[in-house]
Amino acid sequence: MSKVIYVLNGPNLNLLGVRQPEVYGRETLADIQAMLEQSARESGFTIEFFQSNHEGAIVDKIHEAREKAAGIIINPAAYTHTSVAILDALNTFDAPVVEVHISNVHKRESFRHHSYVSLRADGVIAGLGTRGYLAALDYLTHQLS
Ligand code: CA2
Repeated sequence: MSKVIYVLNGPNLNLLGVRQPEVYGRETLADIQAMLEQSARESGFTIEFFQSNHEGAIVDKIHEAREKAAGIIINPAAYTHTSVAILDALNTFDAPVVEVHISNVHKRESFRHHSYVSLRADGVIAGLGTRGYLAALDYLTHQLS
């Protein structure tokens, strides 16, 4: 079985640590990648880390994951609340999916309370900051070992 976990990040997350630290913290996406790579290594897994500001590019990466990934961690960012295309792509993926949000979307504007991706996700983590990605990885490595 594949030992690769795909970590997919949606639009504007490339600005993590650069803008709005009061909402999203001071860590950058590169910091998150390094933290996940180390943790995955300790569990005998590897990470394929990806960010895009384009919906179709995320759909293409999920299609790639169909052949290569043992599980997916996804923070679809704003596409969480709008993207049937990402939901449809995830519905073609046959292994575990964990949805992560850095902020607690349920404490925020009502348009952030609905997630298309949650209709597919096996688990949803919100509001734990960037530690949420680590919690998702811990869940997946235990499920898949
Ligand atoms: O809390 C999360 O992780 C979100 O997925 C982040 C999205 C937001 O649209 C979701 O409702 C919740 C926004 C990501 C934008 O990231 C930025 C990072 C730094 C500065 C500005 C935006």
